[in-house]
Amino acid sequence: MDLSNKNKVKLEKLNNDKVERLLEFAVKLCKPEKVSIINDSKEDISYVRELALETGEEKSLDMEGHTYHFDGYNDQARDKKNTRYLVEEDFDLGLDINTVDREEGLEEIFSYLDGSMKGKEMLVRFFSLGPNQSDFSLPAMQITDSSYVAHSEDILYRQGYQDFVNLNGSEDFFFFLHSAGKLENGVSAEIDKRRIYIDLKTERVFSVNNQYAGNSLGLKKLAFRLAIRKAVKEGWMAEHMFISGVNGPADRKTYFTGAFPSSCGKTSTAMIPGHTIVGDDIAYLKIKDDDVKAVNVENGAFGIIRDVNPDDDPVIYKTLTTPRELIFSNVLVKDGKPYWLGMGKELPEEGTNFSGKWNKGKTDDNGNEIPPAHKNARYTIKISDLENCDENYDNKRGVPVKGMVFGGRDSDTSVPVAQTLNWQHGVFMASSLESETTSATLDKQGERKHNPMANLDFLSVPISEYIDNYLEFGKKAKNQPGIFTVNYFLKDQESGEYLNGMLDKKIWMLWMEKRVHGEVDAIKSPIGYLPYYEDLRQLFTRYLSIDYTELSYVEQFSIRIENYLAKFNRIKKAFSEIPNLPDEFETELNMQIKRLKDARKKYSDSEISPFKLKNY
Ligand code: SPV
Ligand code: MN
Repeated sequence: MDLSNKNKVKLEKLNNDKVERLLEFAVKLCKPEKVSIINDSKEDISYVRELALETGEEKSLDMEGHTYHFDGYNDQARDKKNTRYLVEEDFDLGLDINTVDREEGLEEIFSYLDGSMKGKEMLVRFFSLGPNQSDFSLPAMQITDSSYVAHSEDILYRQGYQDFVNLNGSEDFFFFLHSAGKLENGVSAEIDKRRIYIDLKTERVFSVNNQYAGNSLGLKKLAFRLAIRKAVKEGWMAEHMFISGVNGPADRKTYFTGAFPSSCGKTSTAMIPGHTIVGDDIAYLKIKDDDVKAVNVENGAFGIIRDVNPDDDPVIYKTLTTPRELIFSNVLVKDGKPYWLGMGKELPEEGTNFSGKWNKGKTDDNGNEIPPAHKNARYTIKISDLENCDENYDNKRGVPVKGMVFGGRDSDTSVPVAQTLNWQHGVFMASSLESETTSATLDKQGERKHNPMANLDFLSVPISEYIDNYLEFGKKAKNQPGIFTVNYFLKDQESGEYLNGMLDKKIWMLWMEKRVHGEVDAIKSPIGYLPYYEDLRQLFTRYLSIDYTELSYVEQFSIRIENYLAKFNRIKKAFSEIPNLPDEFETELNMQIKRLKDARKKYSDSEISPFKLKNY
């Protein structure tokens, strides 16, 4: 390997045989023209930032520090189909999780990676997943030929060269190798050869012929998959969760985590005005001193920009419209300014977007009209750039979690908020989460899909082991967090209008905050504890100056018995072929169905008003 002296010094300082072996292997395979090892120094970090502009993967906007990047027309979201676990023999993960024979998969992806960096620069990076030098955190090495990928990771993660020095040669770290592959007009040209292969055996991930962050950034969803497996083996949790501080009465702050499928309100819940944010996508949770504690694995947010406007997401909007280091991806650009769907102002009728030069009415090869910006267009910012960044966002010891929230996109069944009956019931309800699909993956949109813990896309262990780990984790925690379900997407079945406003989630969070401190009573219903009308009314008046009516309450919180029964029957079917489910899970499923049937009999009604439920 031909390294400059400067690079050699950086490599030698790490004194890590595995790092050297992996680097040598990657260089031999990908054949880059140049190799740059990047450490944590300001000089190296700005080298990467500038390289992204030099190579044209990013371009500058008028506002200081703002850049934009386009992914290819067909590379705008996570590619579930071509993301596969490399497995040996007949290891089956169940629930239609994609796998490929390990030997065949390695051969295929190495053939695509072979020579993929010819004429390009290989960037060698070291990061920490989680706060530096924390016992929650995992070290990760990334090799990529994309300066956009490396720059994004600098914003989204903590640099970890020093953590690697401190490893003292330990070989226990994740490894990611990415190449954007052949480029045309700056974007990956061979999309048909896009592959993301996860080698569970050696904790390595290979990704090729793509740029969209969910496919390309090793540190994001690829590391997350490896972490879930490690967590389950070691008895902690790696979750698709935000972490947020809810400001309750008298300056009390209570931390919650929340899991939602992509594009279902996770980031906006983490950024509710008046609350604080620790993280918006991935959390590691461990039990410390009887408490469940959580850290944000990331240091930034790769958030959906659609519908970020001054009314609905004021904090993010302000951050996106003031000078700072920030990458916009797949927005519309005109005269040095970025535009996106739902930004609260008129969009120009022409500009440049993910399809190239764009004008209103432009159609794609199939005759479909190309929108000004992609629905899954995103922004990449540092958490510390947000006005509502929590003071503990980088706390090595994590923050104590008092409540966990699970939500999906459900137009006709689940109530806006409910507390589950206990940890075991909570784990069951979270495993039963269903959601209508969104533009965050390349699949068809609007289909109802079962998505346990909003984590199905990333599961790397059999679901039975994953659920068992949840149940056991709760048993080990003396101070168990309350588990809540939420649903922001309930619709009036006749008009099709949403039954809740965008900011109502603040009220649900404040109600949960009071619940976990035992300050409000609740109505026991077949699916969990519901808020009393009066408690919600007070919160709506105080925090949103909204006169919350009894009618709204009844529309939103009535238990739709038939829909719930249909849901749990679908869940029963989904789990029917899964071996080795924990007994507790089966018990909860049967009891859940029984409670709903009993209620239907008792009230002789298929839709039960929460007012009637008072004495349930
Ligand atoms: C998600 O889709 O859940 C995201 C964005 O957070 S990414 O996984 O990077 O595609
Ligand atoms: Mn996510």
